[in-house]
Amino acid sequence: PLRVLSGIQPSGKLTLGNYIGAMKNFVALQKEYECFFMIVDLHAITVPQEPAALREQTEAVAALFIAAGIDPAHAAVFLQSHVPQHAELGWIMTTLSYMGELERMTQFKDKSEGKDAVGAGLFVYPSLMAADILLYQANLVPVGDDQKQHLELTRDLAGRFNFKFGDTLTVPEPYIPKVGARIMSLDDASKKMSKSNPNVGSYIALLDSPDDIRKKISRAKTDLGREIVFDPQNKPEVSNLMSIYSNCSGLSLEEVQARFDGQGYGTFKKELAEQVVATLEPLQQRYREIRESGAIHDILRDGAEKAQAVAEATTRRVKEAMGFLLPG
Ligand code: AQP
Repeated sequence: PLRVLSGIQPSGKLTLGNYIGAMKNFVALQKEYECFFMIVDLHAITVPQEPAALREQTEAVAALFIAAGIDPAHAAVFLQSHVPQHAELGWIMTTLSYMGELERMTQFKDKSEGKDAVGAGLFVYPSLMAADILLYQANLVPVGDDQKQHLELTRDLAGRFNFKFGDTLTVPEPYIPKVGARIMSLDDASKKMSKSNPNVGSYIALLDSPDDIRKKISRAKTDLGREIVFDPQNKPEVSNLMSIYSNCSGLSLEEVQARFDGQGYGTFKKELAEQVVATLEPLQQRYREIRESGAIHDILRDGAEKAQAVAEATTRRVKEAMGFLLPG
């Protein structure tokens, strides 16, 4: 069967952007494909993390995966740091990457902008991400729009490896949602919604209380005028809210537009808040049950075991092809 791999960083509280852009598709793909979904803790440390917070956030992301509907019987759910081949192939991919191509990565430019001390890990992050994907010979990678450029690099690195050392690595394809691939910040639709944004009002966390969700949506920025029309160019703020509505309700953008024809922002935002609350409440309920059950540790151990078997086989082939003398 075709393989799917994706990951999410435990670098903060997961947002509605992470859910709509990535996790929803994880759940949709798990029945049809052999899936590997990981919590990429080695990526999270490319920016400073407080140890207690990292530990808590990691467990929270794992529980959210399950709460969102990922079934550990269908998909391997595991931590990147539990499978040491990520770091190993990550190093190999770093040696195949060019400074120039890494310098062109917009996420690196955004995250390093204005900082005097920029960690080298932030710079080589895309090479590690390439290794994450190539280790599993993944065919499809469900991600949001912001990861498109990193995926393009992954494809280049796989091609470069195969050209130099013979056909070894599968060249993966991105799998990006049609609506909601880039959910924007509630306070500024020119920036994507991001869990590491210091302004908590800019994002909806998956574990926000219903009242917080209502408050955040009622304060979300809107555009001039009062019509609810999908027009990202001229009405970016309202268009973003409409994408969220469409995703939570299952209505198409046209249906959302028709539903709010002639109504103002106030009515729309109230209904939007209720759609988001209704989407997240059952997920939050399952999340609490999973955290209380203590089942996460077993799930992660089983997931890592499945992942490790595949990761070891690929690493061995890669090292052999490159001329590493393998242990006898
Ligand atoms: N705003 C978004 N809209 C749609 N998809 C999104 N994703 C992230 N933000 C949005 C998708 O979520 C997955 C996990 O992302 P990540 O944790 O690897 O890191 P990221 O892409 O850098 O996401 P964040 O939330 O902005 O994290 P921080 O703030 O730590 O950098 C990816 O598939 C991503 O596309």
